[in-house]
Amino acid sequence: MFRPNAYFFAPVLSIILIFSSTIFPFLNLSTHGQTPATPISTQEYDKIKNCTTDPSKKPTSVEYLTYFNCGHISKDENGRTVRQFTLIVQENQKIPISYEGHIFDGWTFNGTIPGPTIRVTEGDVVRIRVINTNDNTHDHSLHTHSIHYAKNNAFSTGGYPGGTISPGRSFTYEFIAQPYGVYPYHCHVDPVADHINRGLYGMMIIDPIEPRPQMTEMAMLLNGYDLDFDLEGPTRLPTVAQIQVPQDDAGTNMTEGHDNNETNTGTNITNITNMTNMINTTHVSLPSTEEEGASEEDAAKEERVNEIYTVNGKAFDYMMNPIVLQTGKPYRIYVINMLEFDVVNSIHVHGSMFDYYAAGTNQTSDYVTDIVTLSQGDRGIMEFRYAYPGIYMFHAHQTLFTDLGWMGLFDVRGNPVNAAGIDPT
Ligand SMILES: [Cu+2]
Repeated sequence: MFRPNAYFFAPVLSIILIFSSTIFPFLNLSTHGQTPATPISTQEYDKIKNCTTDPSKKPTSVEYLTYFNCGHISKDENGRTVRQFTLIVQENQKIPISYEGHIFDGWTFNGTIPGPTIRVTEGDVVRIRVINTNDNTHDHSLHTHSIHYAKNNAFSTGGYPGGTISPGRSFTYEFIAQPYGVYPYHCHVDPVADHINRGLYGMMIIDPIEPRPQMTEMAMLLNGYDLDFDLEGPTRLPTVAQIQVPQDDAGTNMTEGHDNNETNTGTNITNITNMTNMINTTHVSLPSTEEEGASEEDAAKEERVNEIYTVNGKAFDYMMNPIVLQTGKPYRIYVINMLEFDVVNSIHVHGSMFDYYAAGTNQTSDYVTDIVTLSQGDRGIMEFRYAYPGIYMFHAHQTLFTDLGWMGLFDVRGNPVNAAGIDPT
């Protein structure tokens, strides 16, 4: 008579275990959603983050959306990742801030307003060398929000060497990146409002050690410009002919839906017509480039105000260059408000709702909304996807700001999908 024993059960048990994940999928103990056994390498993570391969680049305001400067990487004696950045302060910079000839007499970090988006990972050693060039006439500094040593306070009355950097001098700020989130950085020399409004600010992202869910990411920094009454008066929105939408080889009609072809970079006459209607029904008055006759003395008596408002530096930039998105795809926007002289700013998107993570310091959404209001220096992370193709506006929900430049368009392409991202067809 056959009597099963250990010699019988061992191979049978092995066979059952080998096939169990196929027969009983619920037994399949994958690592999905758990901390991987091998932590992601710095290089792999930087690739996911879309770190630029050219950290010395001067991104245009359109390129700024996806320009992430992750610094020069090395390891210290403790094996920690060290990221080194150089920010060069230059005054007397002539910065184009509209498509109508408005030039801002700005001060810049590395030649752009806003300065480069600095991107690091929690726990990294961050070293930022700030050089105040010889031909400048003001002291400057670098204040990074987040946790750091007191010597990095970077304000002029603090008594620390990094509090003010004189022209011709440099100072290296060093800190351990913590906690993860999205932060502004800016000059903190008095008068701070002026040093900020001149353009000395930017975004710093500290990523969590465990990467966030992967999706296409963008940076949006909300700002404004006080033109010192030199350039006031009415002006106009970009004309349809000025809107630089990529050509559509397929000639597809967005309003009727079409195949979801990711390589399709085009648009069509329907889009242009939609934009025309949108523009024609919007009343806008950017300041004119003509001198209005107000003397500087008169201007100084007035309260300081911004004459142009933008996202990422240039008025109506994303009206002229709509941001192309795909239906059903998730997107993440890091947003910071660096406006001076106005107490609040806001961002509102048409046609979709977004998960909002205040300050980006938590991986659980704080709430779902289509508008978030931000005070000066406030920031967060938006995550969203579009269900339906078409042209959608995003803008400040203060009409004064929208009319003066803070307005853009998403050009959403692809087949309609429901809110859960499932194609209903
Ligand atoms: Cu400064």
